[in-house]
Amino acid sequence: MNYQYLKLAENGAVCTVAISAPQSLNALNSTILGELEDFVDHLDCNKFRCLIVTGDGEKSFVAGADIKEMADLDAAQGQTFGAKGARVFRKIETLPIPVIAAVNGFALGGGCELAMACDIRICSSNARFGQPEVGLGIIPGFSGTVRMARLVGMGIAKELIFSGRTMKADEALRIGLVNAVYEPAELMDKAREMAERIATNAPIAVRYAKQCINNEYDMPADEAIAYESKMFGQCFATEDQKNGMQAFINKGKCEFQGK
Ligand code: CO8
Repeated sequence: MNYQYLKLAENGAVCTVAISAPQSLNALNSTILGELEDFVDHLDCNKFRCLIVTGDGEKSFVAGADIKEMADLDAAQGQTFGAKGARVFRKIETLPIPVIAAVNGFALGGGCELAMACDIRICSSNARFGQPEVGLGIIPGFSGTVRMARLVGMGIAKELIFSGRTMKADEALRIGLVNAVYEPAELMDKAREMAERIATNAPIAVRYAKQCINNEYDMPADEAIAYESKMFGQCFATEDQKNGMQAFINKGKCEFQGK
């Protein structure tokens, strides 16, 4: 896969995609969104067990959707552009494998929304988060009003989105928007370490766990509990479960095959 705006790297079972548009601090135009969608559509989730999403360079993860491209849109075109980003981000959120956002620098507007579509967020100490859209006369359009409230609670989400203010890494950590903050030089090593740790576990079990957490969120409790029980049962139909438990009993270590 060759892309103009995406840099790909493979390390064993871990794939890294870096958005690279240095002239606009990695702002997302429709070409980049198209490339991201193509990348996600074709990602081999049997070969890779974890995906890392980051921004190229140290200054910016993604500085938002491309304001220059959006400036002259009418209502219908705005809706189409928003829906395209929302569709791509939903594909990222529902990828079978876990996705880690390694946020290096600005994650504003569509950049913060991209990070929130990932399963886990870690960031560098120079990261800056925010949804500045209302200062441009728009609202978050790539599902930020949906995911921000779910991640950090409605009160904090409303304050951040209504004010449009930018937040530093320590505050993002305090409100639970990110799981950890690292020095910029350490960030990618820490992201890979987390991804490799995830990749050593039984891949079908990890997939089922992601599916459960995502799908159960909107279910009534009884339905969610029944769903988990069903998926728990499905794990016992895998070789990984047999091999993993046998390895424990034999005091060994299991190399999971994803079968
Ligand atoms: N879009 C387009 N170009 C951008 C963007 C952006 N989001 N962000 C930065 N750039 C460009 C700048 O215009 C500049 O280009 P040039 O050199 O040609 O003037 C270059 O990147 C470097 O930027 P700065 O000189 O401004 O760099 P600074 O270090 O001074 O500032 C900031 C960095 C603070 C990140 C600043 O660039 C900034 O405020 N950027 C805009 C951030 C923003 O408002 N993002 C939200 C955009 S709206 C959005 O994401 C909505 C998502 C949903 C859309 C739904 C569509 C319907």
